[in-house]
Amino acid sequence: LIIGESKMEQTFIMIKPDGVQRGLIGEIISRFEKKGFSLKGLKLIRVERPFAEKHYADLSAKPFFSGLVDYIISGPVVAMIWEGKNVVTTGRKIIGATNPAQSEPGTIRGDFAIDIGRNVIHGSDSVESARKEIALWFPEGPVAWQSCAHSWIYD
Ligand code: FUP
Repeated sequence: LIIGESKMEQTFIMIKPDGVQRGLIGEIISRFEKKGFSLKGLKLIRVERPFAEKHYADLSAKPFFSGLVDYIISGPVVAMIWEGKNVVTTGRKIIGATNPAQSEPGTIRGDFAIDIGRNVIHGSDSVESARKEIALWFPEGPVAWQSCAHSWIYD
């Protein structure tokens, strides 16, 4: 699907265990929905260590890696696929900077997080990592549906 000059993108968004435990699922989904993005996959899932290590494989050499993995496997997470024009970049803007000390108010991390190690949400950082992360978390693929709101969202 081509909208204007840009191709539709998909991104992988995960509400981390702190976001789930703190009751932020509805608030977070609401922000992506109200922006106009379409939900193409959604599950509440608790993952095991090897799976979390695979998701964060690029960070395996970092000193915070094992603590990060402990955190991600500490409770259920909400795994989602969101679709829309520029959703990878815009999704990262909605989420805010990785370190909540630098996240602007109005972003999810700016509004709901304080520490980098409990930053509530993950979003793919590129179209390429989105593709990999969606393949890892949704081997069954996205749910196929066409939002009927498209003519109100895209020109
Ligand atoms: P992001 O792309 O925003 O998820 O950020 P990174 O891939 O750089 O980091 C992944 C996760 O590692 C962050 F969400 C939080 C955690 N992290 C730390 O706990 N400490 C750090 O110094 C950096 C990242």
